[in-house]
Amino acid sequence: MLIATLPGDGIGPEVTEQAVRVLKAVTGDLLTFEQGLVGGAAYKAAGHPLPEATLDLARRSDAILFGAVGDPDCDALERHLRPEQAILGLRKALGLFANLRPAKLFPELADASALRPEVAASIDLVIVRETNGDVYFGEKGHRKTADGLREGYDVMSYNEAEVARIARVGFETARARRGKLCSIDKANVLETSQLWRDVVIELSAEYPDIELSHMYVDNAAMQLVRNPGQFDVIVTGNLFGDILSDQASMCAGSIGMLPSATLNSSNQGLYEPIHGSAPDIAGQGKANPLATILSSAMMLRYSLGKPDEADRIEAAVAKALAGGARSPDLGGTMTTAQMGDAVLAAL
Ligand code: GGG
Repeated sequence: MLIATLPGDGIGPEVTEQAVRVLKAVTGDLLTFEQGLVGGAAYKAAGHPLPEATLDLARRSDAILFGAVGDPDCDALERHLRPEQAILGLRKALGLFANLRPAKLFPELADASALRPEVAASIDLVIVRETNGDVYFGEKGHRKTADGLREGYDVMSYNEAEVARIARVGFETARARRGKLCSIDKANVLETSQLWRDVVIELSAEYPDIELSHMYVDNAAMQLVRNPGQFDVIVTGNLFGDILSDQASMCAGSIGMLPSATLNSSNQGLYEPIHGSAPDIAGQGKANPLATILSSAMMLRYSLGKPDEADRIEAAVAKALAGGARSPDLGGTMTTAQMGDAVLAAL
C-alpha cells in the first residue's frame, strides 16, 4: 500500500518523521512511503504550494500522511500561492469532505488541560468538520466601496447536498459511539446555518436512535469549556469546526495531542495533526509528535483496514505518557525524537 508523505513546513517534517518510524515498526514492509512537496516548501522549490506532482502522488496513494503548512516567509504572497492553499486544494481535489477530530483526555495529562481536572476528565468527543465548503471555498475578493474604502469579502455558502453528506457522517459516527449528535450552527443570524439546521433535522428521521441537539456556535464555545462531557459527536461547518477543534485541543491537554482524519466517499484519507507549522519552534526538536503518531493510527483504522495495528499505536502512546514521556507543550523536556523513541519502546 502506498502512503504519500507530505511533511510540509515548520515542524511538519519533524513530527511526520516520527509517525513514519512508528508506522514502519507496526506494519513491517506492508507500506511503501513516497514523499512529496507541499506548502511553503513546495512554493520555494517548485513555485506552487501544491505542485501537480504532489497532487498526482496524492491521487495514486492509499492514504496521505500530512504534516503542516504555513511559513512566515510566504506571508506577502498572493492568496492562491500561500502555503495554506495546499491543504485546501488537496481536500477539494480529492473530495476529502469529512474531517474527524477526536478530542479525548489521556488521564495522565489532566494537569496539562486548560480546564479544572474534574472537568477535563470528562472530555471524550469527536468533532466532524465539513472541509469542502463554507467561506473557505466561496467567492472571495476585494474591492472599493462607493466611498472609496477598501473592502474584502468571502462568501459563505452551503447547498443541501453538502450539508446532508456531512450530517450523515455525523449521525453514523454518533451511532458507533454513545449515540448523541450535536449540530453546531449560527441559525439565529446566518442563512447558511438555517439551511444547515433544516437539513440536519430532515435527515434525523433516518436516525431515530440518535439523540440530536442543536447549539449556536458561540454557546458551543462556552459549553466546551464549561462542560465538555456533555458532547459525544459534534457536526459543524468548515469555519466553526476549525475554531472549535483548536479550542477542544486545549481542553484535552495540548494542541500537540489532537490527530485528525479527512475522508472522502471512498474512505481514502488525509491524516494530519490539527496543529499548524509552529515556525517559532521549527527545527529545534521541541514539537510534540503524538498528534501525528495518533493520526497514523487513524490512517490504519479508516483507510488501511488495520484496526488492531491502530489499537497498538494508541495503546503505546498511552503507555509512553503513563511512563512519563512529556514534550515541552506537556510540561516536559523531551525532544521530538525522544517522544518517538518512547512510543516505539512502548509498542
Ligand atoms: N496540520 C494542519 C495544518 O497544517 N494547518 C494549517 C492550516 O492552514 N489549516 C487550515 C485548515 O485546517 O483549514
